[in-house]
Amino acid sequence: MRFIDEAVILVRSGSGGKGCVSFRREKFVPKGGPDGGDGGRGGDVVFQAELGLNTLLDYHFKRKHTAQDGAPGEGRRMSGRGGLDLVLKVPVGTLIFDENGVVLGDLVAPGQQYVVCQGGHPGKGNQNFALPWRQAPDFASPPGPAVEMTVRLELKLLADIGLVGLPNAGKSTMINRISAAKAKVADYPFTTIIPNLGMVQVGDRSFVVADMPGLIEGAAEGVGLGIQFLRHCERTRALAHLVDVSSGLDPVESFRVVEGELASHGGGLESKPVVVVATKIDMPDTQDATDALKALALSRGLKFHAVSARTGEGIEALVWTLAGLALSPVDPL
Ligand SMILES: Nc1nc2c(ncn2[C@@H]2O[C@H](COP(=O)(O)OP(=O)(O)OP(=O)(O)O)[C@@H](O)[C@H]2O)c(=O)[nH]1
Ligand SMILES: [Mg+2]
Repeated sequence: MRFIDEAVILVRSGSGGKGCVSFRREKFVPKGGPDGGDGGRGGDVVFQAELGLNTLLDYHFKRKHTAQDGAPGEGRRMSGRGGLDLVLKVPVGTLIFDENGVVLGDLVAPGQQYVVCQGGHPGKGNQNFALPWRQAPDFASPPGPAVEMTVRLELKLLADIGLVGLPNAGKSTMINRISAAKAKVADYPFTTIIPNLGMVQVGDRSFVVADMPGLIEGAAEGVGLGIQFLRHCERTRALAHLVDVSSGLDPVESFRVVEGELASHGGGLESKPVVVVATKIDMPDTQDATDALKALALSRGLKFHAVSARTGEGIEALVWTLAGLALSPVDPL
């Protein structure tokens, strides 16, 4: 399955309704004046950020989205009904680009809206055009046309901390432990294919953690799940880099592989603060690997924690470190 956090779609607003050309006809009123009503306004196409959505998958299945046209005006000064706006729901953190790659909108808050195409203005009925010297106007003004455009949506989830590491490092187990997330956990690689978000509570404050799919060597060239999902980490404040010290692999080498892939992705990931986390320390014979990883972290000036998401050992201290990074007053965005 492909990781989907980008979609190209065609959106079209509604055209304005035509204005009506009509003259009043009533008993005993031989020459009624113009009474053609206005058309209705065309519907807008609006993007709206929604909590609870975390993928743009739906937009891969349905690519064309059209708002309703305005209805034409009618005689007796009756206006046409306005076209309904089309509200397209997208996850919080969705960026909207035009065909040339220019950012049109960045929906960072739940409920935030961006009107991407305005509906056409209504045509005015001939009732509007009567003048003393033109009492029987036989025309209506033309309605505004529908606007059609191609937009690219890109999702960059908004999280404070990104959990990164090799497949099976224990990232999803970690997010489940420290938040109410219910990420799928399994003892095979690439269990996580779409990032999971979790809200971590510390005292009366909270921050958001994103559990990322696993990275492997060559991810930057598309191996495994590739690294396109790493764009979600671009807006985090810091990364927690999880290394399984029970796997038998050299932890320092494991760390370097993932670090290399992060650097290949770029986008500022290479310079984010990193917390190095040795995971699964409840397993036997993990001391040497833990020490080696710790030595590496300290030699780089990086914070280090050794934890078990299974027993909870070390988790509280890690959460405080993450909170310190996530809730620091300096905004890196
Ligand atoms: N003993 C022990 N096992 C753990 C711990 N954390 C995770 N595991 C196990 O390690 C395996 C992988 O855990 P996941 O949380 O799915 O790992 P992940 O990093 O999210 O993996 P991907 O999504 O595939 O990248 C599962 O079998 C977990 O039960 C831990 O602290 N101790
Ligand atoms: Mg996972």
